[in-house]
Amino acid sequence: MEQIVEMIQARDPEQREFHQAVDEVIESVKPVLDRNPEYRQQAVLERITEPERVVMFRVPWMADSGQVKVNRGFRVEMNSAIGPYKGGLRFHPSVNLGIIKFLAFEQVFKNSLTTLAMGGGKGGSDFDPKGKSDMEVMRFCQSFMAELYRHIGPNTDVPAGDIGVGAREIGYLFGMYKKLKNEFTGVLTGKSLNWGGSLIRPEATGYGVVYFAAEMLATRGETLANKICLVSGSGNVAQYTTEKILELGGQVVTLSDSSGYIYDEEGIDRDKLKYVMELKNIRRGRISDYAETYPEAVFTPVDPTLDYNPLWNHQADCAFPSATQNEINEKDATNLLANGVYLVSEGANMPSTPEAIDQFIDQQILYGPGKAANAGGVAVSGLEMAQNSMRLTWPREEVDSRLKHIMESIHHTCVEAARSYGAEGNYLIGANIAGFIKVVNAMLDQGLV
Ligand code: NDP
Ligand code: 2IT
Repeated sequence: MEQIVEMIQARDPEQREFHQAVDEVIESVKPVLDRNPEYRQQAVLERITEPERVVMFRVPWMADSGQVKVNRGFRVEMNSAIGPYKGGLRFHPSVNLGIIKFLAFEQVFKNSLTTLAMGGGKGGSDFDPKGKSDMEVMRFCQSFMAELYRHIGPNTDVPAGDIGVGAREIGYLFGMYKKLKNEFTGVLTGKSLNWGGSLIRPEATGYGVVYFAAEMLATRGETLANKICLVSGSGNVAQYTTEKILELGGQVVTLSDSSGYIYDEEGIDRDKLKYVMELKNIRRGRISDYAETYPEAVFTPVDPTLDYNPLWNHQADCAFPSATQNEINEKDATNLLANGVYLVSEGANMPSTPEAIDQFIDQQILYGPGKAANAGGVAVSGLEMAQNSMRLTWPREEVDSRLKHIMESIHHTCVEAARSYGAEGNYLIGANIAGFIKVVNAMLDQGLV
């Protein structure tokens, strides 16, 4: 297995995030390979770590000034053993092939855990929507879809949102797909409500992360009531994580964006959350504005000279990282534990570094890895696909209740898989093993393809 890891690293030495995601899974599934010698014979690790297909393309678009710009587009179709490729699109200047591959790889296991029939994929671009006009974003999305449309479809590959891709972008992407294909189909999820979207999809990732946290707490006879919570990010996942924590009686004291974070000792209540949603989703402003509107809060700008994030250095019970990968490093994990945090439920994908995770596992806190804890988003995307196929829409209560059941089921699956491999209470091992076995067995059933 060390040889496989070395081979993957040697092949694409610059894809650090992909190696990180792969190393973690391979480490977790060692005992599964020991119990199933045919998996080695069938080279399942070599197969599952190699994308079925990678598409990279040029995305030319015109700025309002008339200047032509060129970005890079990606779609990694990682695995279709249990269903059509499914996963979001990320528009962020940091995007490169290694990042999209790590996200697509995580998505395979996450989608497997949801109980729904979805393979794994991910895509995006190094386009930065920040500071762009709506028309610039529209022209970019149209150009992006002018290539992507030939690779996707409702039974082939179904993209959705991720960082920098929300309802606005999905609308522009869908419009272009429909024009090019002359088809109105469920080819994207996260659509607006009156043209094929599902109720609860905007809320689903954040709500799911909190449902998963509640399940973990219940194993210790506890609830979220009166828990002090640190949340990072202030986008889709952070907003609805905050909303659900408040609903379950907890208190959220932090939010952030790429320029810094706010700490509100009095707690971010419903009115303040409404303000944040308006600030971020409509005005597309900065989180620093919060501290100007609510003087009881303190804004701390990002300090690039620090080797830790001060957001994770406040007294609290629970942490919900909801911004981006590797946002909790070794020192942050030490600070979290020293401040009393004993639950981490990951809204972001791979937000904790391997060194941070080691500490959470060593200290036996309730650690819910992203591929389990944040699977509610893609799960409701799966429900959106089901509704589109039937040309029906389910009421809010029905979708929310299905989401809740799916999160309970993922929790149960993780607990049982960890237990059957002698790693009781280790949700990371449970998620990796359960996600892996289902996909690998489907691959073997389907022969060498
Ligand atoms: P949004 O674009 O809505 O929000 C992202 C938030 O994270 C913003 O506050 C953004 O700040 C901040 N952020 C992004 N990149 C960085 C960075 N490099 N450094 C510091 N802050 C950063 O995205 P989502 O809320 O949808 O996604 C958040 C996380 O959740 C991602 O890891 C995503 O992969 C994951 N996720 C999302 C799902 C979904 O359904 N949307 C489902 C499952 C996981 P700024 O505005 O300044 O850039
Ligand atoms: O990381 C993720 O699971 C997402 N960005 C959501 C994917 C989806 O297809 O809804």
